[in-house]
Amino acid sequence: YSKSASLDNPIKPPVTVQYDKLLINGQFVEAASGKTFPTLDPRSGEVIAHVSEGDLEDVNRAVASARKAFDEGPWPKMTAYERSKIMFRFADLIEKHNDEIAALETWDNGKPFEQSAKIEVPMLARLFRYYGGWADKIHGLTIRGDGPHHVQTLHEPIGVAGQIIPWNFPLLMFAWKVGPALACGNTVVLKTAEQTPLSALFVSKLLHEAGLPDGVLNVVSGFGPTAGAALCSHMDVDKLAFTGSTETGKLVLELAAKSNLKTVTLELGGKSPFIVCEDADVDKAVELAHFALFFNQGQCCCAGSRTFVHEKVYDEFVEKAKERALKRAVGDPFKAGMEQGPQIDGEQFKKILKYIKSGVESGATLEAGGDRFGTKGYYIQPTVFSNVKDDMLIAKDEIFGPVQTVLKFKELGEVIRRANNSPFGLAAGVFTQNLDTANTLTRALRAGTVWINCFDTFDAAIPFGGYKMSGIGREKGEYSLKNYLQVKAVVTALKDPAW
Ligand code: TXE
Repeated sequence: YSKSASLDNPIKPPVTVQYDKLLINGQFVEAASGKTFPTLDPRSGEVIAHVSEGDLEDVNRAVASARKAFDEGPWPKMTAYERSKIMFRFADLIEKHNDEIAALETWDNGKPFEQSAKIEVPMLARLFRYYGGWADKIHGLTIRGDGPHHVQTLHEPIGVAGQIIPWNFPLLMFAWKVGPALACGNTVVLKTAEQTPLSALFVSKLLHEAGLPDGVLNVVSGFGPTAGAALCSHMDVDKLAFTGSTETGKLVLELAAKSNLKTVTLELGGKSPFIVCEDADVDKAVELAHFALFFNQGQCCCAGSRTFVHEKVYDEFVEKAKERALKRAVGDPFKAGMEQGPQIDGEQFKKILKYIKSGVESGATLEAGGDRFGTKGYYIQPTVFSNVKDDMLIAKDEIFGPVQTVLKFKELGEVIRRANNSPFGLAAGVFTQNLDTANTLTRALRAGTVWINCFDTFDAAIPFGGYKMSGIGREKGEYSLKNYLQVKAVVTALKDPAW
């Protein structure tokens, strides 16, 4: 880990916190209770800012404002072209403020600044252009009925969307949720994750600068069991979109069912296989598998967290995977060239270390890492386990950290069975040059995305979502519009049936 900087004196972020209140009806306001909560710098655990803490009463205010903006307009009543122009202007403003937004994101989340500035903020702009492009291309069908009727379908916005997002990609989750909702003419109440409230407040202000009418997007910072649950149970929320743990996803669905049966889309946890076949170029496979797991400090729902390697290349793979992990540049995310910053918070930090301990205790071979990195903040050493068996906890649970588990396989049928033997089904990676192997795996793997010789390709137009307990519905791409539209059939009797 020679490339790491001293972590004792975190680099001062080149940005200040401007927005720390709730955003309701176009205004930044204090929480009704007057309460605030601290958001912490994961590099040190120190307080960045005290942010207004929304709960039931604030959610009620936010929903009322979204309701009014939906029922009375102007949002759903504006022309789709007007709506798309606001979204495009927003994308321009994101680009203008690229580095400021990126710095805020890195400060609050701990991800490398280069990743925020070169990947995530540009993706935020890209996603809003993508969805802005859809706004005026949403339309229904005309249908020939059996009887003397003219039939058409109207694709209408659902209403008020409640959206709950996690902390691992705060800006991208903002875009995946808010983008399609607005494009389809819905209004929104967004609850950000308590670990990362800052970037959403900043960009929401820009969205208003771009011309978004008051009340169309409301942002409530706060905690899950209070603000989050209030949104899920609200009788005036028409639709919920949630990204987070499978456990909380079940709760969200339950609260929706117990209140007004609002429709729900869920994007939940995973334990995605990454399969390295016998014909693999081992160096390339190691690099891609490393990226698939370690990207974003391992905090990806689709992380390739079960690395299955064919026995013919297994030993070479393990040796090289270990070398690669030992070379990973861990350090202050504001320092140039860093590949890995700290984990999001103390809770995740402890959870990951617990899993590492469990890996050792269950008999897996610790090839690299295995402990915290440095003595300050929530950094963890890039960790690699070999000789991992399917029934070990580290091979079954979502660790959500920089811990690679390498498993050996002999035959294709065997690896298909083992890869599918999980309650999750979010994504899968396949590394092979053999077309037949790729085709067989693609069809056999029960996962919402299969990446062949690539991983984490997240273009705006590519749908994403889970099989099994990894979720319900798809985000991004044309498929995501369905989540925010409902279909009205309009049947008109014809006076002269002959025509
Ligand atoms: O998730 P939660 P946490 C996984 C990952 C991680 C674990 C726990 O394995 O280690 O989940 O993380 C809100 N009603 N993922 O505790 O609780 C909460 O405030 C309504 C995978 O952070 O699911 C936050 O905004 N909302 C994942 C959001 O849910 C509630 C990303 C996510 O928090 C709520 C994050 C409630 N009762 C974690 N309780 C992915 N799929 O990418 C909490 N929330």
